Amino acid sequence: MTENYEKCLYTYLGRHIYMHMYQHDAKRLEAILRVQSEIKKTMADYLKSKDFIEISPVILSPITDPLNHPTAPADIKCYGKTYRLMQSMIFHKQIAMRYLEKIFVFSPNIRIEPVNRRKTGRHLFEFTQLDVEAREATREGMIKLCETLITRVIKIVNNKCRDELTLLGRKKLQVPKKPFKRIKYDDAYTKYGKEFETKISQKNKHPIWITDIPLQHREFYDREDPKKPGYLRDMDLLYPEGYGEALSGGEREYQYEKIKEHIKKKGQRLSDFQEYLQIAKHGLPPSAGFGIGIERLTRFICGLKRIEETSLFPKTPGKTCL
Ligand code: ASN
Repeated sequence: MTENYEKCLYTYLGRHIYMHMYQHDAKRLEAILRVQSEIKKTMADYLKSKDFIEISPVILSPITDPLNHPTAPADIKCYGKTYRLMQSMIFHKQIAMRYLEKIFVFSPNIRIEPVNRRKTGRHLFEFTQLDVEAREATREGMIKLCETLITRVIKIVNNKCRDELTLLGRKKLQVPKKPFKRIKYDDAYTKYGKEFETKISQKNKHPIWITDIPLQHREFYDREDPKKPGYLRDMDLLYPEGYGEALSGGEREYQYEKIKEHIKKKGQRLSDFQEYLQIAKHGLPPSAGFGIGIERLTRFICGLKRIEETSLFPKTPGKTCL
């Protein structure tokens, strides 16, 4: 696998700066991108067959996902107002539910991750996620939908991309049996400790769900379980073979007062979400959904060491990229 970055000299406004460019192996890149294209097609075709409408991505907005880990703000001033590059379309998905029943979007996200994440092989500071949301849906319904999408992707890629997988040295992927295994967040923590995600992912041969994540470890927008205060009706999926987190999602908090209460509990400022709150005050429908990273899914399906291989112009945290 090609991992080396070559330094090339780049002249900019008379000053010399070094630019790092990812050096792909053309044959591998072509195979990987063919697989990625098949993955996206399979997911879009299935969602369309189930009446989901594809919407266009939003790139700039005064509201975006605050995330549960630190990222540097990617802000731009437009007409005197501060807009941020999209970290995830979660709020737009909820607002879309006022008009549409089922949506999906291939959404480019910018997350200026801490520099130490450049070594993980799983992080890019620009990536695309398939974001899905459905009105009146439940976590259970979304888990089933994800399981169907992932098993379909594996079946179809195994059939249609045999040559590509052989070239990449990926053995035929086993189609996981549904339903996938589940473990609750607290049980995972008790059994495996702080690094439970890595350990569970390394130890398993099939994808596995983490459910019931406590509010303090999650963003404010997922819905609290009415029967289990402090815990959310949400889920993360972990890939097997050590490939780590695949997706996150859940039922959404849609009641204005509850949303405000959660923002405060997380120690965040209501004023940072004022446009979202104004709309929530007028009513957000209950919904559930998830977002699955396309590059990570491609990495898992192709069996790649580093996520950079899944993108023609990968954005590695801390590197100067194209
Ligand atoms: N897109 C995810 C969701 O729908 C959120 C995220 O990416 N942080 O829950």
